[in-house]
Amino acid sequence: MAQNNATKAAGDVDAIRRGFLGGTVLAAMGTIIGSVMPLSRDGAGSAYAQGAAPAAPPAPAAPKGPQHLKFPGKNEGLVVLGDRPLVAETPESLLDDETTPTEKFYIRNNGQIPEETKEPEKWKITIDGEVNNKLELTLGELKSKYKAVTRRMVLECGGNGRSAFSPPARGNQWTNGGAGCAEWTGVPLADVLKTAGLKPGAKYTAHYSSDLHLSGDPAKPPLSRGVRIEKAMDPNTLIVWAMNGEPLPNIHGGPVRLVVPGWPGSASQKWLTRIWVRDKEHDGPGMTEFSYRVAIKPMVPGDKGDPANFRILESMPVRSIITNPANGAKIPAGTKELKLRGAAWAGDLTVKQVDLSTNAGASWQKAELGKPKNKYDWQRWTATVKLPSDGYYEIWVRATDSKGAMQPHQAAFWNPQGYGGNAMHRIAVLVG
Ligand SMILES: Nc1nc2c(c(=O)[nH]1)N[C@H]1C(S)=C(S)[C@@H](COP(=O)(O)O)O[C@H]1N2
Ligand SMILES: [Mo]
Repeated sequence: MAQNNATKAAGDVDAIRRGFLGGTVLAAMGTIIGSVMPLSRDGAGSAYAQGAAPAAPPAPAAPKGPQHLKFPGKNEGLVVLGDRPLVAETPESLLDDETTPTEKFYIRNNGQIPEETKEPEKWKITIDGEVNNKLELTLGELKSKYKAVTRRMVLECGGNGRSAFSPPARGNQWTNGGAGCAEWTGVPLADVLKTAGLKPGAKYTAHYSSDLHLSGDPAKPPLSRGVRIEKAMDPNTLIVWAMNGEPLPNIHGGPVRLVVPGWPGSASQKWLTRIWVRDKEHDGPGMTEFSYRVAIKPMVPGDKGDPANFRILESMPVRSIITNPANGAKIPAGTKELKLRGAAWAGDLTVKQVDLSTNAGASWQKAELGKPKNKYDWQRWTATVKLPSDGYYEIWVRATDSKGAMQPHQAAFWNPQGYGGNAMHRIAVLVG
């Protein structure tokens, strides 16, 4: 294992050094400073690899740069990971706000994006199955009959961090940007389920929505996941109609969605139309085989895998990011101390500690760690690191959760669809 880490780390450093040559040219042309350079699969140093010297011979197959999102109301710094269905992530440096502005919040769709409803207050959701009273509630009724709460909570895609897996796992190649932390307003799902009255057999929820499968077949939901009834009854699991104080935008599931914090984002159904309470584990699209599941017995990376050896991924693993400076930042010559900022979160748990290293993990120092505003909020951190001289540095961050689990150097416990990858985040900076 130690051997593996060392080999992988050495490979990254090579990539960074190669990239660094291109980076000095870019820096000389003044294009690196202040620009947002999302990571590619190569790791931190790729930020320096974006441009080649003008005089250099043209590369035969220049790698395609990141494709930036063009979508109404969205920040163009978001990086498109797929356009059918539309998936876009937020580079770590765009997650520098305490509360992620809606324009910077990542987008993940499995099917077609539905047309925006003209009558949001009349939007209807049905609660049925293992309940004493089947409910049909409009958004208007939801707002008038229940007590609304607002909480700042992380929403994170189950595949966040996937790009660090080796060999590559199937699916969108998220770096760390399949996450954001917004203020969500709505009502606890538990309050609605209590009105419906759970039958003793109620075990699991099944979530349905109005978006169409990519094929256009209305009989095929693009995604239908659910959670154990205990999670559905957690007061932090919300039916939400507002994001950051504004009506929930269509692209984020407006007029009504679920927010199931701490668990894979796929449980947080957008365009919510129905919650079916079931007497057994739900088996809709996204629940079975390798979807949102991790291996019970660790498997050989790259193997096919046996579905019988898989369990549903529930709480997301601990993760930390450096949000300032950006990867690829050029720091003025003579800088001896560098201020850093970032965020950390840990699924259902809290973050106990965040550490930083400027020497590839040879030594670590503790960051100043803030408190969450409420449960499931992320924790912002700050630190000042010493840089003994001008030159090239990699800065690594790692977080430890409240149960003592720490982020590994590389994505561990490979699985075919790449869940649970929470390798440390690293950035490269050039001083002088
Ligand atoms: N109806 C519906 N809900 C959905 C999805 C979807 O494709 N359809 N994608 C899920 C996934 S995988 C994630 S990570 C989150 C993303 O929410 P966002 O696009 O608002 O960031 O929505 C979830 N809810
Ligand atoms: Mo997701």
